This record gives sequence, C-alpha cells and structure tokens, in this order.
Amino acid sequence: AGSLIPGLNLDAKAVRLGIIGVGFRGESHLALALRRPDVEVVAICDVDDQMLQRAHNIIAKSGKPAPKVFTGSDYAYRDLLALQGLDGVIIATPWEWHAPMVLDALAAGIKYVATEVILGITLQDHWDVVKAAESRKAHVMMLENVCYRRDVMAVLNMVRQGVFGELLHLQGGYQHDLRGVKFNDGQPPYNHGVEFGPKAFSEARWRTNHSVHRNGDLYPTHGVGPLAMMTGINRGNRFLSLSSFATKTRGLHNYIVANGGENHPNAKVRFRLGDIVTTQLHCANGETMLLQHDTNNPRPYSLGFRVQGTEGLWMDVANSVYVQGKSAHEDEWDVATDWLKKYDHPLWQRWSKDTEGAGHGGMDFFVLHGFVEAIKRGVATPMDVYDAATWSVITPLSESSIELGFQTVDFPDFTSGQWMYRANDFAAGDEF
Ligand code: A2G
Repeated sequence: AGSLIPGLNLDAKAVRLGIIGVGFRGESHLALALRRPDVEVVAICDVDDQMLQRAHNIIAKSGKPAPKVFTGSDYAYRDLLALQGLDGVIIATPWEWHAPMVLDALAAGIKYVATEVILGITLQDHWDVVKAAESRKAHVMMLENVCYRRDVMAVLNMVRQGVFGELLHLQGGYQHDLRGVKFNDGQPPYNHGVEFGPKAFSEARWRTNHSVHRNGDLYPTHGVGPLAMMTGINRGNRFLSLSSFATKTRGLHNYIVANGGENHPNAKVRFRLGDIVTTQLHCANGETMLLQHDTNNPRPYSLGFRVQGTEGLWMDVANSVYVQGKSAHEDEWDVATDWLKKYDHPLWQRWSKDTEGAGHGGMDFFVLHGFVEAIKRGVATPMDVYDAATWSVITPLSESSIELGFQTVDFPDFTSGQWMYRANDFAAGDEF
C-alpha cells in the first residue's frame, strides 16, 4: 500500500485498538476489526458479563490473540485508556457516556478516538469535545455509517458532478419503528415485553429514558450526516439556524397498553418525546434542510432522503429519480437503480468485496476502514470532530427550539470561522 507520509511503511505494524462497549453495536465493530490483518484488538471493556461472554466467543472463533479485558465498574474503561501503546479506541456505549469517554481518552493522550453516533447530550458537551480535540491535536471521528451507504454515496457523486444542478433543498431523518427496541422483557431477543430501564436488556436499559425526559430530534446524525457532506457543511458551508416542531406523543404509551395491558405500571409513564419531530435548518449557501425523527409508531424503515437541485432530485423512499431533460419521460420518475449504478462511488467499486458480511448492507465496513486507514497514515479521519459536533448538536438545539415554542435558534460554528477555508475532501478518492 502507498503512503501519504514519505517513509511511512503502512504494512509495518498492525493498528492497536481498544474497544469500549461490546454490546450489540460494539461486538459488530469487534468482529469487523478481527477480520482485518492490519488491526490488533488489544483490549475490550464492558460492564455486562453476558456481552463479554459473546465477545469472547467472537474472538475465539477468529483465531486472533485474546485481548486484555476490563470490567467490574462503570469506570473500568479508564484502565483500558491507561494502557501503553494504544493507537486508537472505539467507543460504543450508551449516548450519555460518549462525551465523558471521549474526553477521558483525549486526556489519556490517545490520538485517534472513534465514537458511535451522538457525540454529547448538551450543547456544552459538544464544545468541550471540540476544544479538547483541538488542544490535544487529536482526531475524533463519529462513526456515521450512513455517509457510506451505497446509494447515498452514488448520490454524493451525482451532486459533485453537478447532475442535480445547484442544490436547493435536502431531506432526511431517522424514521424507524423502535418500539421493539425501546421495550423488552429483560432477555434477548428484541421485540418482547414492555419494560425499560433496569428491568430491560440492551438499548431499552438506557435509550428509552431519553424518550421519557427529552423532546427533540434525539437521533439526527443518520439523516444529516450524508446531507452535510453533500452540501459541504463545515467545508465551505455551514448551518446558520434551526427550528424544530414536535407532534403530540402517543405511540410508546399505546404500545405499552397494547402489549402489557392498561394496568402495567409503565402505562402510567408520561413520555415527553413528540412522536414525529421535524427540524428545519438553513445553510449559509442558501440551501434548506428538513430532518424528521419518527421512532414511536408502526412504519417501514426509511431515512426519507430527498436531494434536490435546480436540475432535478433523488428520493430514496420510492427509489426514484427525476432529472429534467434526462429522465425517460417528462414529469415522470425514473427508477433510480440505473442512475445509482452509473454513478457508483469509487469506494464501493474498490471495496465492495470487503464489505460482504459487514452490517447495515456493508456500510459498517467503511467507518472502521476509514478510521484504521487514517491511523495508518497519520492523517485526519474522513469525518472529523467538527462534523461530529455539528451533526450531533442538533439534538440539544432542537430541544431548545421546541422548549421556546418552536423558535428559531442560532447554530454554533464549531470551526470558529474555518468552515470558509476547509476543503470538502470527504470520500474524495477510492482509498478510504
Ligand atoms: O437501528 C438501526 O440499525 C440504526 N442504524 C442504529 O443506529 C440503531 O438505532 C438501531 C436500533 O437498534 C441505521 O438506521 C443505519
């Protein structure tokens, strides 16, 4: 493999990774990391014995050497961070742990820190991580896998080649019926029972509490990440303002009553999260964006993408494209498939064999790949701390907007003006 840094032999030594959190998300990163000859998983950490046992089985099957295991307390991860010679860590824990763990990793001197989506809870969390990464000259990457979805990348390619003309309006979101994820009966698998909190298993232990206490777009990054890369947010463009609206809240209560009966104690819980939260963003270069968070009611999964410019648009839900003067019939949708094939992104052309078996249709391969290749080359991660903060801060901003009666709120500039000069180099080639 070639190197961007003269004299650096990329094949010389494996990247030494630690993984904090080997729950259902972390174990999938673990399995992908074990598949790579250029990675050594030297340490893992979790507080859940059942998940650690599953991790042991995954490692044993891989034939790779056993990592050091850290467990026994919520702060055992700090001992993992104190290990000598870690090149990077991956954090896949409940949302409220991401910012403290990233900050501790940076304080421990680790130069490459990857976290699962959601960077922090409050606005201040996001500033703290940005400032810590800057002062430590370290890289913080949020593992936003949808930026690498094959259709999304083809559309990014189309945007860059001007197929849609000049961009005007973009939509996306997180539209996923999570009722069977937010509630369970304390045992795997999902989709059984109506417990959450300490009596529940996996995400329902922690994720559901955010629906009890918070009203906002709780999960903006799968939608906004790809759209931010298409519009060059923090890379020649930036968000100026945001406003959010929330519907009434019905779905979670209805689900508890339907599955646990109206006398179940959880039927008394008052959820704050509006069932559908709609957020509007305005960009410095004149585009608008609309994000939707919709997780409490029956609906097939769809991130609801729409990418629209002066010449045409793409929408994912109907797999449809229309481009003026180019589509088969005037005023009629083309099936998007041929367009997406024609503009297939170079990353997918080069790596699609390696994505086989990786989660979420293969796109999970690319987030780990991007993180590892950046470490090997000693360069910035493909998505950086400014991307992470900007996408994730939509949650606390949307909470403020709703709290203020749907007011428009200012969007912070985490780059402190550098957005005007930064190049949009995300997925510029076929390497990572
Ligand atoms: O549902 C999907 O897999 C989400 N990912 C993931 O982020 C998480 O919310 C999960 C629920 O268990 C995508 O939608 C890409």
